[in-house]
This record gives sequence, C-alpha cells and structure tokens, in this order.
Amino acid sequence: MHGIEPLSFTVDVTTPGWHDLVVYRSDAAILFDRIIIETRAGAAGDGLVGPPESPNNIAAPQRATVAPRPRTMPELRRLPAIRTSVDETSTVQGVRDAEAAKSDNETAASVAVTDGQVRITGHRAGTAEISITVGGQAWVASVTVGRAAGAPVGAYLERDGSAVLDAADALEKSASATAIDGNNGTHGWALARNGLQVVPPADAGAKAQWLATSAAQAEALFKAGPTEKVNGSSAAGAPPRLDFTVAIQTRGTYYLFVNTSNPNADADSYHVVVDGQWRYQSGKSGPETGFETWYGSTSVAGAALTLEPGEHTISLAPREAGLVLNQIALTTDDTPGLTGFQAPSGRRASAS
Ligand SMILES: [Ca+2]
Repeated sequence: MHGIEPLSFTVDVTTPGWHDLVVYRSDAAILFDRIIIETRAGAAGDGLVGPPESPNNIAAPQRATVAPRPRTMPELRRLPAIRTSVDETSTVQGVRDAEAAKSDNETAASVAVTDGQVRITGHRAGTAEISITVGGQAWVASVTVGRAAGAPVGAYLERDGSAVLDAADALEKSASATAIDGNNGTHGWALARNGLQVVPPADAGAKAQWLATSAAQAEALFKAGPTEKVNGSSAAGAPPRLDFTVAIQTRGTYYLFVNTSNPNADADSYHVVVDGQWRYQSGKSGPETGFETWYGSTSVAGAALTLEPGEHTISLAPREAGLVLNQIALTTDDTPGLTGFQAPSGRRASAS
C-alpha cells in the first residue's frame, strides 16, 4: 500500500560517482514530497510513505538547489486543461496545423480537425482526454464537460412510469439536484468520466464504508459527527449524498436502477433514501470491471418504492467510497433491460 502516487521512470547511470538529478516543473501545481531512487527493483519497499531519507553530506536537509535551465527544453506535450459544456463547441487554443485528434470518451466530448484547427464538442457532463497529432508529435489535453448553460434546474418529470436522472446534474447544487460532501473533511464528490465518484476511492487495502442495515442505523449514520464511526463503519462521519427531486404523476411501485462504473468490489455499494427514509442498501456481488453498467437491487427488501403523485426526494449515499454513479432510473418496470445511457427526463424550469 502506498500513501503516495509514484511517478516512475528509469534513469540509466553508466558511470559511478556523483550525478545531478534535475526536475523541471511542467504542470503549475505539482508537488513533490520525495524522490526515491531504486538501484534494485522493490528496494523502496511498500511502506505508506516510503523509506526514510538517505544519509548525505552534500546539502542541508530541506534545501534544494535550483539548476539553470538546459539550452533546449523537451517539447511540452500537455496542453492546459479545457472546460466546455454540453452542446458547446470550442476551438483548442494554441494548436495549429493539427493532423489528427481523438477523444478517449466520445460520450462526453467529441473532437474534429478542420483546417488544422481542433474543435471540441461537449455532449454529456463528464471528462475526456483528447490526443492531438501535431507535426508527428502527440499532444494531450484533459477536457471537463459541464452542464449546458441555462438548462432547467427544477424537479425531474416522471412520464409513463419512468424518470431518468444524470448523476452529474447534482453539481448544479440546486434545490432539485445537489451533491453534498461527507462531513469528515475527507470524502466528497468529483466529476468522473460520465458521472460522479465518491473520492478518495476505497479498495481492499484501504476500506472506507458507511454501514447501515436498518432505518434506525441509517438515522444514526446520517447524523454522525465528523469523527464518529457508527454501526461499525470504517469511515467516519455522515456519508456524502446526492439528493434529487422527482415529480411523480403516476402513482405506482417504482424500482431504482443505477448505471455505475465502479473501480473495484470494495467501492461499489450505496444506500437508497426516499423522502428522508432509508429504504435499502444496494451491493453487487461479483467482480467490478469499470464498465458502465445498469444494476438494480430489485430483489432486496425495501426495493419496491410506492410513490404517490407529487414531489419526492430520492437520495443516494455511498456505502463504500469510490462508488461511481453515472445515471439513475426510477421505473415501474422491475426488469427494464436498460443498456447504455438513457435520454434524461424533462425538468421543470426552476425549483418549485
Ligand atoms: Ca462492495
């Protein structure tokens, strides 16, 4: 287990003796804690923060020297991050004579090259990485797609026994769709490829769970103080939460299906809360693949949600950190056979 994100690369050292290692900044906000040189694979070990600093008599501790820049800098291949929104097309600044461009997530953002210019079009709130070929060299830029400006922010309108909600809408933080971070100062929501993820994610080595198996336990969980671990939870505090308001027209028994793309089996389960009342927890058994896939815990007690006409608050909270929610469907069909992202429901123009 590492408490660090290693940026590993290989340096060939052909002669013994003193050597200078010079690190240049390319991204503005990068922060280096330490540099570990392994002369034998695995020598750094698997400790949380790596081995202690090596003894040395060259420089006072904590004092780095700034070297002069080399005469030629390697080509900077990462472009500044790009922000766009759904249905907006923008030109990538600073790139001319592009030969080709490709998006790794056409669902969120597509890319086209016209007369050497690169144009990006947003389709769905999410993130994508664009690679651009210029003069035979590869350039990359990360793209963040936000919701369309001026899109309606009122309650989601159920039609014909179905309502479809995009999880990322919750970033608008309106009365009808809002994302609330956990109160432990650590866990919150981040825009993911095609949805929202509870970060930082858990895995088998670092579990972060908020446990409740009854309404009474859930009440204690959602009232937990920032450092309290209730019901045997490994994560402290009240969990992060997404709240959505759905305007039901048709009285009926509804089932909740969620399109998720969870990173691992310890980051895939969630609690379902309707009108402030915990109903059930949903967990998949079986390996996680990261694929966007629909799932509904239709067989568990509490999964059948009887909803009267009127506005209802549907809340989802992680049982495990790392959960990725892309789209949520509320439907009277308990076997809707959903594949791919669905057309989102219409919404009232503003909160009522
Ligand atoms: Ca799990």
